[in-house]
Amino acid sequence: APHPTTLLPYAERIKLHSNPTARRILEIMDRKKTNLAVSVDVTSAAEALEVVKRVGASVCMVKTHCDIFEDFSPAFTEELVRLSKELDFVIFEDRKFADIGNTVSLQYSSGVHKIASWSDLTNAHPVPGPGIIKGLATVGQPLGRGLLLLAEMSSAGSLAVGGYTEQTFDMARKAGRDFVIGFIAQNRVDKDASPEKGEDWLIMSPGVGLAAKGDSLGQQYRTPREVVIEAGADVIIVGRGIYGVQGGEQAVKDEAERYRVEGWKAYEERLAR
Ligand code: 5IU
Repeated sequence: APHPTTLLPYAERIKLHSNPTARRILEIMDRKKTNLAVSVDVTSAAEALEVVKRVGASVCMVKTHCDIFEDFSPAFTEELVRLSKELDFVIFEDRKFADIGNTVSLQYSSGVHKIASWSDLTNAHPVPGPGIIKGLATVGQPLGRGLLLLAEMSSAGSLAVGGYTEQTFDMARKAGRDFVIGFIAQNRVDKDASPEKGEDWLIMSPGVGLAAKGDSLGQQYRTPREVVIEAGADVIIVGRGIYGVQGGEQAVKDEAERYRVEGWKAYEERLAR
């Protein structure tokens, strides 16, 4: 039987969340009819902003790796935040924090990147234990930010499987949903969560592509249909399949729209089961 959460429209899940970022994501998804997140993994911040302008209308979320940019600056994040308001999307810095609570609180708030000041959403490996959530929450929760735990990965040979994945869900449950709003995962890892009891988690899946099956470094791709209908994920995350498409500016815009339509069709089909 399908997971009960996957039978609920995004709009009906808003009221099941207290975290402002979780609510905003679901509101945007419903308003713009999109479950697409674009991962902008280019090495120039200027180029990243160009991609964001082209795909912004089609996405609920833009995902960054801020340590990839050669020309990272506060002006870049200011402009990204401005675009996130103008084009109506959430910013997700895919930082994958993985240290003790005290260290991650500093990595999140400080340094060159000051991630908490501009990123609505970030993520963390559960490997250090629940102190990592506490450390990040001290910084992010007062700002209304959200956190995803990495329960599974798309890459071949990942160690985040089985009992590790189950314990990740248990850790999130124990932490509560004021700050942790969901998971990066390949499946519906929130096994016995019941929306009828008011429990709702967002599942976001990278490793999505319509053309390639993978890359030479272990990445594995599934189609939007496989991810949204079969695996039951809520958000599809696409990188090279969109920003890497040949044919210039219009091609990137068109490809984002193509993935938005594919992802939304799959979502409508899953509701109709
Ligand atoms: N990403 C993955 N798989 C994962 C996790 C993160 O691909 O399990 I966690 C990131 C890496 C990259 C993006 O930033 O998602 C996927 O990019 P491509 O669509 O270009 O493969």
